[in-house]
Amino acid sequence: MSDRIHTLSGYFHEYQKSVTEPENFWARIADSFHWQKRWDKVLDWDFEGPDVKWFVNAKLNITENIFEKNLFTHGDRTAIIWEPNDPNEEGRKISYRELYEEVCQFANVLKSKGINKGDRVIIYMPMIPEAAVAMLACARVGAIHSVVFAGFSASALADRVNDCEAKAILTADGNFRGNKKIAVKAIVDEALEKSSVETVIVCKRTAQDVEMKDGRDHWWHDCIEGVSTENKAEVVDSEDPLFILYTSGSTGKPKGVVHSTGGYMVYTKYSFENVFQYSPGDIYWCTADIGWITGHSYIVYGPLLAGATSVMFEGVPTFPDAGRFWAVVEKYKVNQFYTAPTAIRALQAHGTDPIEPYNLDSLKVLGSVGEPINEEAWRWYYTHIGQSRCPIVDTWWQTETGGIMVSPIAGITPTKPAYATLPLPGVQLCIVDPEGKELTGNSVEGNLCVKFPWPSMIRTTWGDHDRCKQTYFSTYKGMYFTGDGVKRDHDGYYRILGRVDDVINVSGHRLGTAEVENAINEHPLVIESAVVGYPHEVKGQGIYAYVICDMTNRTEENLVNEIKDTVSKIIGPIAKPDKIQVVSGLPKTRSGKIMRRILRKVAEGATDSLGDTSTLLDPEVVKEIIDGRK
Ligand code: 6R9
Repeated sequence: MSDRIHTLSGYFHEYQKSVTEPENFWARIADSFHWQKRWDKVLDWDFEGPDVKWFVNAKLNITENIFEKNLFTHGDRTAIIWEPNDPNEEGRKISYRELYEEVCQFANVLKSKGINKGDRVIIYMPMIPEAAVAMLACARVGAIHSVVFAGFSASALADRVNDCEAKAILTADGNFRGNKKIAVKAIVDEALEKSSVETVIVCKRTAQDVEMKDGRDHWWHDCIEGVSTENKAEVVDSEDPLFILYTSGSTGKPKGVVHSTGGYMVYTKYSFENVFQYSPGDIYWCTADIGWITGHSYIVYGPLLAGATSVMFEGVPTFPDAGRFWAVVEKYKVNQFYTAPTAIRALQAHGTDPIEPYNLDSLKVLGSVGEPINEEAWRWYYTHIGQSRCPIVDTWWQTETGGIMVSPIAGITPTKPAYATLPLPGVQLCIVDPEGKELTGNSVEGNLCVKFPWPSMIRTTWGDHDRCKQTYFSTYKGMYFTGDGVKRDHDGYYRILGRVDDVINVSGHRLGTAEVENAINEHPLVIESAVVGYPHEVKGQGIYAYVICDMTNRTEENLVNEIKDTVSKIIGPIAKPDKIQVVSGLPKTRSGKIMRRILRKVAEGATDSLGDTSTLLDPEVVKEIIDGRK
């Protein structure tokens, strides 16, 4: 555990080394992994391309670093504790050895279906252990997984299947969420009307009726029957893609963020152990879904590489009641608990009664991720869940960064409510003004960039390298642009202020305003729409849509509901607008650009501070919009 930071001065020392000698720093960390062949060079990079390579020409398999490397020392240790949706159903504890065997067995299944190195496999599954097995089995055979959140619609799923030209889909019959049973396979069937794959493997979870297409669809349990639990890992290059994860940006369709193998492995383990100060034997629980990057890096890869015991929860925070999280913490004596501000705020609204019955003494560290945590939620979390003794690690990072970038080191970095505090070793931040000039020193505010590569950074966007360049490496020359605004205070602490682009963050889920507009515009009576975010008490941001539509033969209520259904169908329920205002026009400049600033102000209710409206084509429209505000 020589890579562990133990003191604040130790942190500053490591940080300094990571900046002055980055290659030596990361070579030292990477040395503790199992490589089939060592690297020729630690780092090759050029942000113009962008072209970034970590551990150049090294060969490995990430699953050997989870399993083979460790089975002698902790084969019997629990890798995954699975807590089902229904507290009365029995969960599962899976040891490292058992998980290894399940992964090897399923890797053999994949191979028998013709899935090999470099092939893309979509995973569209509920939060069941087989989802983790699916990811790791792909990694075992060198296939590139792309997990799609099981709440996404058939059309969103089809887009992703098509974009990455997937060969197979791994899925389940259905999904238990609270008191609902959701059809999953039926959505896959619908998606496959608009796309095609050779193989669908279906894991039985809810035992609901599903249609199985001959030759294409197979039951998971039939596939593994009698299959060997021994499998030789495929050797991949350090820069071979490990996975694609689709995420929303400010324009167009979601893009497939590509992560490569070696750097991602090194960084997720390193950041996991340090940020959470995980010690062997601790029980760690991250409540995210594996459909998001947090689930990839901090339920599956980081914790399992570190030999941790990782809790995987199928359910929702409020089922059967608002005490569920705390019941699970007590049940497994969870030591590190990692969740999102939206969940904290939702539970905060239920008061402290649901917490009372439970013993939370096992907790040592609390984590937050996904969106800025407001001070009130931070304090509630600290006081009522952490009993004013557990440090909160407010971890800022992104799908594109692969791992945590700015965060306190638990118990070591002094915290400050709503501040993600300081960058992890290896992370060289830079704050720039709109012209790209670096703002040095403290007490500055601007756009957050990173000026030097870190091992788990995005390598490309699937099938469209130029999009990666345009989106992240072109706004400010020679730097990766995060899309977030940030403040560095007088202590040098970072506070993330939220997105400065047209991305909205609804309950920690990223959505592009353009993406939601495109979905709204699919409704045949919609002529034009504009979507903005507005502050929402629980979700962080809500979705406010202004629509111009043909109202003939329709009541506004009907139309609004139909539009919500359209968005649900095209993207998924998470993208359903909270408010829809039917308008006769949108505020546009003379050159035809929608003035979103004004729409944001109206949605926020800040109608007396609209700012400069002199470039508006038709000021009357603004008056109408204000009067009709929802
Ligand atoms: C890991 C994840 C990324 C965006 C990011 C930022 C926001 C995430 C945050 C945070 C403030 C934090 N964000 N963590 N904002 N404080 N601790 O959430 O990835 O889904 O790609 O979202 O989320 O705006 O740019 P992703």
